[in-house]
Amino acid sequence: MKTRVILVAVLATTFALIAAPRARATEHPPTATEAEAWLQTVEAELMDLWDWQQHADWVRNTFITDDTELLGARANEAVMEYVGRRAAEATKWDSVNLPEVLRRKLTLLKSSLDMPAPRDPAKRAELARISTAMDSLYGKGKYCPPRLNGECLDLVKMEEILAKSRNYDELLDVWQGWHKVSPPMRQPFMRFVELGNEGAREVGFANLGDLWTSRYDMPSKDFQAETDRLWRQVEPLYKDLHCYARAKLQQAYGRDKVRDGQPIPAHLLGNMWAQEWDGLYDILAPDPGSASAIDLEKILKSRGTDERQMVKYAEAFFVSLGLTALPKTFWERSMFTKPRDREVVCHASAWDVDNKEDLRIKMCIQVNDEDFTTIHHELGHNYYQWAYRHLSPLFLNSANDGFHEALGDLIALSVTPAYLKKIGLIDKEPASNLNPLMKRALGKIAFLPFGLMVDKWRWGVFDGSIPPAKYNQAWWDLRRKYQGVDSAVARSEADFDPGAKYHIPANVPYTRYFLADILQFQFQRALCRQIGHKGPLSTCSIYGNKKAGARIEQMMEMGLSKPWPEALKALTGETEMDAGAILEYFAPLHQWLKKQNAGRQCGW
Ligand code: X8Z
Ligand code: ZN
Repeated sequence: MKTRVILVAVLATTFALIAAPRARATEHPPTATEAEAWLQTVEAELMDLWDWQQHADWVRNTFITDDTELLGARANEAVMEYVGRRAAEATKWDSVNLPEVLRRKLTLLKSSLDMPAPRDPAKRAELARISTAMDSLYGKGKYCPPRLNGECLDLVKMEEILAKSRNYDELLDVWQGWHKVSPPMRQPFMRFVELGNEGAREVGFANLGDLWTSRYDMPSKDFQAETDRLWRQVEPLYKDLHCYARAKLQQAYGRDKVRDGQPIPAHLLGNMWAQEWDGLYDILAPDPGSASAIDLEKILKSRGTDERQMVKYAEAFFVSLGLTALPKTFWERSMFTKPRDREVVCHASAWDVDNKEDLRIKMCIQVNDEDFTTIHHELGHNYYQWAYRHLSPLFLNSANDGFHEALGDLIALSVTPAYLKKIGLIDKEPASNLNPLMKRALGKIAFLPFGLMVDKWRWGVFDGSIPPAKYNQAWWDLRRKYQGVDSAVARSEADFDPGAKYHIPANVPYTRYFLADILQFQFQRALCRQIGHKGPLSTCSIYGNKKAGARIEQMMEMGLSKPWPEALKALTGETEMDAGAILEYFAPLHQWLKKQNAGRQCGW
């Protein structure tokens, strides 16, 4: 292993020297045949580099040390070098008439990195170092409250407090404590923006945000307008949920803490980022005392279900659809629980380490409802990866990144009371569907504005309309505008609150989750129609339905080989993203919310 790592690094540097951008006279104009042969080499070399990078990154993520950081950064650097160089070479076919599949591959190659690096080796190395360091800083983040005399809380623990405590001061203390992890990221992040933008410009984009939004098979501006269109469709439902939640929080915390007509304090919504409000279910359930409130956490704990068994439940769902059981190595190599003896990046992720069959998930699973859902989410990634593994390397991805995020969530939508009864986790289905629907809305509807605003912030940062001196202010402007939440304590540019959200230091684009939130309901509506479900959409479960499974697999097998509207069509018959399905799903709850809010002054 060691010899191979060094060898690849040496080769990468040598290639970089040979391929310095010097226009070489060609005897004839570049041809399609040459492009095809060239792509074959590039794809083979990419597979090899990815393999190395993924192994290095897995070790860093599951064992953060100075050494694994260095190895991870080196591997990233090599991939950035390779893609940057090859993307520059690819421009020679820019005005050549190419078969569609070759053109698509060349386009994908140029935008394949979330973080393209400048060609300058020193800057590239700096970018790789910075990004790895920011990610690890987040992973190691802790808060040691004075009241605990030296005992420190990690994020898993703090998230649990945010979800369960109803003590205003304790919540605020933990919220502020966690947000101290990110000020040290501000300087590196600024530099990361400069370098990432430079890398994006070198492969032909206006800035890094422009590169990210170029991946949706339409002009960047049109895509951004699409996200606004979808948001306008769902905004009234969000505002009604917000209005109802605010009123209930006023009852719990008092009108001096939760003010009429004002944004809700961000630390009171049961989640560190106020992005999903499931934690507040006990306060917000339409009928909290009745048997119709299913407490999955309590059920799992009372049965002694452990983390591994939770993953087994999720796997069994996929198998019930006719998909294969996960490979043996998945169970041997995955990380399900937080190790006690080392630092790890706990944020859940799914991996296909060799892009063939080395599937794994990495999570610090808690036995609770939220993680039961997250496990389905992660296995959705693994099953997607598994389905498209036969494709050529540049097509090894989902139709757009929202599809990847939507798949496992789609499956989790079928975790209905009827399903829980079928697999023996509950004895009796609740009389009313309103409680489960509220629970779902606290995850899905509450999430929508957050899913949208994170990259609205980053797009602004990358295009310069949000300068470093306004990083924090712009973040809170967007949180107020879209989510209707605010910080209860004054924030300033000495803070860097965006950095307290994983995807900022880890540089993971975020619009994908907003799209997934819309798409998963579109998928569900189509599948439920196809299998002839009768009754409200929210009561449909595709569990055990091989026909639905085959349809999903058909779409997953297409990977990234076709523009996303074609993949959407394969599953749903539709070619546009449409929030009509999520609205249909929650229509009964929306009616109910409107009644509850009668006479209330909603909005902020
Ligand atoms: O990051 C994730 C997944 C891994 S792709 C756990 N999610 C977003 C988040 O946690 O902020 C899933 C929902 C949104
Ligand atoms: Zn995901």
